[in-house]
Amino acid sequence: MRGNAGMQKRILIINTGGTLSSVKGCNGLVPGMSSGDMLEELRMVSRNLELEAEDFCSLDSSNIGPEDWTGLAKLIAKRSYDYDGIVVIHGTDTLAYTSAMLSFMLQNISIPVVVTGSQLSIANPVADALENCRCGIHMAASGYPGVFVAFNRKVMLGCRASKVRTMSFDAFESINYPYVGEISSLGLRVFEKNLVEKKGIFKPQTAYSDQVALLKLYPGISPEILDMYYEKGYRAVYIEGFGLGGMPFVKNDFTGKVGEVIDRGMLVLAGSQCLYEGSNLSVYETGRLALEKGVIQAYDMTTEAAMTKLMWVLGQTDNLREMKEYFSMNIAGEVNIG
Ligand code: ASN
Repeated sequence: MRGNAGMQKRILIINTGGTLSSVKGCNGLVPGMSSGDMLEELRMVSRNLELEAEDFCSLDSSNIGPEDWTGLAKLIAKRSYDYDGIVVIHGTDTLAYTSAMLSFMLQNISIPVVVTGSQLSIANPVADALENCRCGIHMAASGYPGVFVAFNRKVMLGCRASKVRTMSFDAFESINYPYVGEISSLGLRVFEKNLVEKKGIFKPQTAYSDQVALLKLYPGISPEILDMYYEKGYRAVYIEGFGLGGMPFVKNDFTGKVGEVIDRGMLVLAGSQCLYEGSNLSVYETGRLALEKGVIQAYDMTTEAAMTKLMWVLGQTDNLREMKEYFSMNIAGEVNIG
């Protein structure tokens, strides 16, 4: 544990909704409890920490969008000067998009920001809710700055988390990157070598663009889909190709169309639809031809990190060269280049 030794640490819980706060509605489970309703139970797992709570929204995370990321990032930035750590309670379904975007918007933040949620409501006596909050709250009190996800007694970088299971308590994994912490019989251990160094002074950067599309390739895909995106005004597309990132060019010249939209000014990011080990378009002809057309490689980024980085980068600049420069950089631990 780092910093503020001896003093009682102040932790803020920001609630956005999700299953953790859910109650039975007439149409199925809906977020219903406020952070105030949950505070007493949360205090049971936070021991000698000073806990305060605030509601940002109360939404199932399927209903959370980029405008919420901006609002949430601004709120966290503002509160970061008054608290030692912040825990964000969030629905699990899009949690990894939020944590990845917060990693970009809040890069260099000087306190821990830990996003968590659960697979069962805190009102359910057998839920994972308190265990996840316990991990989130104690990571938030650890003094290690950055944006993290805490789930099932594990802590991961916010830009490396992905929801990989729909029902089990081990719903999240850290993809292509080691865990940064875990709770075991040794207590909460943070693996310092896996943390990302602060690279400068904290200044929230909350601009984004939503003119970004995600395209998962499938055999037989029509290249015209790319024309459609271009004509609708999309400025960038993230293409999840096959295996190491391959794209078809023999029967349907999808790669040729990629080149056309790039020539017309679109940014095309290319990665793999495989979850593990990342893409490398320079191995096969199906990748190299795309590289020759000017696609940018996503390497080992998660879908969530690739999409939010694209949205974030397009919010920072209109200049194509600058956009490419952002993609040649590892900003928050999201990518291992090359
Ligand atoms: N549907 C919920 C949500 O993402 C799922 C959960 O939180 N476990 O808001």
